[in-house]
Amino acid sequence: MSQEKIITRGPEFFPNIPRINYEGSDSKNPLSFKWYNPVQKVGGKTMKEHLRFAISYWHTMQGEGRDIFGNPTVVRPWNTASDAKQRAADTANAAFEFFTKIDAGYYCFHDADVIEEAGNLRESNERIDFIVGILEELQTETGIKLLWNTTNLFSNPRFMAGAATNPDASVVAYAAAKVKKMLEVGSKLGAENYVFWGGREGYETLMNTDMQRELDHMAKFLFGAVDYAKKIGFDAQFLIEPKAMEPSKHQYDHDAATCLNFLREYGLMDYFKLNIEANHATLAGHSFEHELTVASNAGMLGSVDSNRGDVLLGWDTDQFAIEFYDTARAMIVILNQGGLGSGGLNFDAKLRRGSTDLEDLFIAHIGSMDAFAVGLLVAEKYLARHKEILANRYNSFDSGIGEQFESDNIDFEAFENHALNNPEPVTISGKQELLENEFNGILNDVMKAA
Ligand SMILES: [Mn+2]
Repeated sequence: MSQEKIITRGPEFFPNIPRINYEGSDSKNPLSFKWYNPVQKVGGKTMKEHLRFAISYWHTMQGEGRDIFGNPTVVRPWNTASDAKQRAADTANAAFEFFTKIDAGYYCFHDADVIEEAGNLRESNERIDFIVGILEELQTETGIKLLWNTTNLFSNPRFMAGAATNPDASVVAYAAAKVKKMLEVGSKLGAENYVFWGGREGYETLMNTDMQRELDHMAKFLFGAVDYAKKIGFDAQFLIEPKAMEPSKHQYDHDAATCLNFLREYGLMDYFKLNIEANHATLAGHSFEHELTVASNAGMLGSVDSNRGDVLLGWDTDQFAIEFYDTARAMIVILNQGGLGSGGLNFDAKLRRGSTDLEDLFIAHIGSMDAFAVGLLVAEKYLARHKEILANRYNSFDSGIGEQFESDNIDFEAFENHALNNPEPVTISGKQELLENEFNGILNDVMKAA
């Protein structure tokens, strides 16, 4: 099909769904926000400014209900044209209709989400230029911005043994060429961040893997991306997204602490922050809150892929985050560092395979946006108490021997002298259950007030 015949604007794809509005917690309308009120001020900023919600193109627009045992369960009306460019244009129109109706300020995509790869790099790049022109127009018309873009370096068989860490140098070159293109796209679309998720950067077995050489390659690759972004004036925040496993047995970006060690070892700390995903935290055997805290403590929490896993399944189920407790604990870390800066909360979450109605896409996002609104309200109320709890628990380090220890004015002989000449330490309760009950009380207050 020639480009002239492609319809770049079409009919509505969600004609029966209105723009979603805040109606309050008493509303019985499933297509309304119960707690997320975009204009409500929370500690000086609106909810919309705090939460910076982004819609993920891959799950929301391209999710088909496929799983490892089963074929797609849904066919989306924007995904039916036989021509790849027409399909991409339809999907872009549906996407921006969805983003507008759900009232999200941002979206995120991989190159392969917005248009299908062609048979060779030159033609793939030409296709990307086509769809980026449409995305640029839609961004201008709607005011919706690109939170981040990224490059799919894991689906195509050429990347089966990794991208930057592939044992074949020609694949590394191909991966770099694709990242180069997407840095240009990010620059053109004003992306506020650019994400590196090492989809298949890892290994299946050390019998065929030179781990040190692969890690060295990954660092060189990232420096190459930093240099090229600088060259073209693309000043987005670069983000690395930790993931412990899946699809590889071991992923090099295992968890936040592993990523920080890698970035420090290779001198990349100044150029990257972390994009923390809830379900990737659980794959690493950590809580979401733990990973956020590790990143934040290092000044490296840049953005969040908000979702949840299933403790009984154990793989990356990418469900919508709806547990108030989890969203509240996450928002405490985010508020405590003064927000996410150029980052946001990206819904890296998909419908369950059996949720086949078009409106389910809206209902799922509404539930999670509401859950983060509740989390924000709880965090805003609880943060001062949280700081007070920590300050009290560690106050023996504010004076005397504790203060000397923190300011490096003490040695082991002086410690021994203190221990010998003072009463035996007494146990001091951590009051965990009391704090848990208090936290539930604040959650209850927030729910009652809404
Ligand atoms: Mn995931």
